Amino acid sequence: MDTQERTINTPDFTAGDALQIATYQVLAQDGTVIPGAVVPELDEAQALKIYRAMVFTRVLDERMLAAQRQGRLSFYLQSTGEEATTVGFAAALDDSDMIMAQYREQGALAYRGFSVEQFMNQLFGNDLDYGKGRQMPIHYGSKDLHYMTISSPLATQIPQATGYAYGQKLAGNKACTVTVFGEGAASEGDFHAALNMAAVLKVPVIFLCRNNGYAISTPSSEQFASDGVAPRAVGYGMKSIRIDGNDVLAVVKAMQKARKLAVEQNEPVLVEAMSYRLAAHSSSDDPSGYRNKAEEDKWRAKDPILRMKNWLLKQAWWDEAQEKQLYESIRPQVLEAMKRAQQRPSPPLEALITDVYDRPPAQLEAQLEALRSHLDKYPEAYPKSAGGAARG
Ligand SMILES: Cc1ncc(C[n+]2csc(CCOP(=O)(O)OP(=O)(O)O)c2C)c(N)n1
Repeated sequence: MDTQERTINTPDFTAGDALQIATYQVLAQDGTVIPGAVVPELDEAQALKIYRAMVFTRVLDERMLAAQRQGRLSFYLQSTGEEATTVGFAAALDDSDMIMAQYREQGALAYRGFSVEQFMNQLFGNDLDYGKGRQMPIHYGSKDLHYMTISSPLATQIPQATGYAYGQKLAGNKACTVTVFGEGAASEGDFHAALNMAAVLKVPVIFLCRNNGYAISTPSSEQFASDGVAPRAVGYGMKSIRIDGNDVLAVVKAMQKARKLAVEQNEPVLVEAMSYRLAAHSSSDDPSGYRNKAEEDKWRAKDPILRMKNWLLKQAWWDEAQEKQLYESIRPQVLEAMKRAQQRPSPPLEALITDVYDRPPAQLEAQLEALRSHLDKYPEAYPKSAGGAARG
């Protein structure tokens, strides 16, 4: 579309805040549906599948942070407070839709059926880890579950998603790609390149921004002057919606509609989910240096898991006995899987130099030999079982 031809004869500027986007919400915190709200169709089985994945993610995060504090694990990232977004978006997709996530979306993998063993094998980088121990913990990936392996450099997944979705369109697949990122990542150049390309080429991609208030220690008020991230899509000529990211029903409905636009009309869409990162940025961060308890408490009162539980109770699809049983079954599953993963051997040493070249070049072979002699010399410094921090 060319720029509009309408002309004016006075120099009127359009204000940066001319576009203020409202927030779509379905559920109040007590689990009641807001009168008149558009509710997604969700049957009992799917609603409970979503809820179980949300609870699983919360428990996994608690246990893994504790494991990091005990020195068993080198690093971990929690998604506490954002489970409605990270599970809800996956529930709106077809299993064959590609997910290109950032690093705080373990809920989507849990919903798709990544097992507790698979989580642990990656976290401990053992011989069963799909990444063969070459990545940091939390850099999951699963070809079977259409979940692209996480990259550490921020925002790289966003243009990759546009490219992947363009490929889906050219191949005539009735599928889309969803890329997830934080509002901090939306400040990277990659974000802008990805949106522009997607809008121009009309590709079936959904950009899901988790606006959780902070990029490590930088509050969103110091990241941008605009009304959040949602209006930027409009600037690129794309549809955009802002949703309450703690409201799982709003997430599911908005994502279902976005998927329809992407798959049926080849329209890229941006979804901005407003939420809050209740946990620290990562296991290496201490948020007490940059935010206060009152702010955290305000958001704790909007807990997305509690909101969904309240709704399930009102639906008579859930009760307190089932709740207790769910937590009691997940905790030992996580602990036992962790022990098993930790006891497994590390991946073979030569996996360090395979999978990139058809045949590893001579200098890599030489480095591998040097590493072998180093390990032969100091075997006590390198235990053979898996488990990042426990190594040294
Ligand atoms: C290119 C690049 N720059 C900086 C970093 C360091 N870094 C890792 S996470 C992060 C903040 C990300 O914030 P956001 O995208 O809002 O996600 P959130 O952690 O809030 O979920 C930064 C700056 C990085 N990994 N890559």
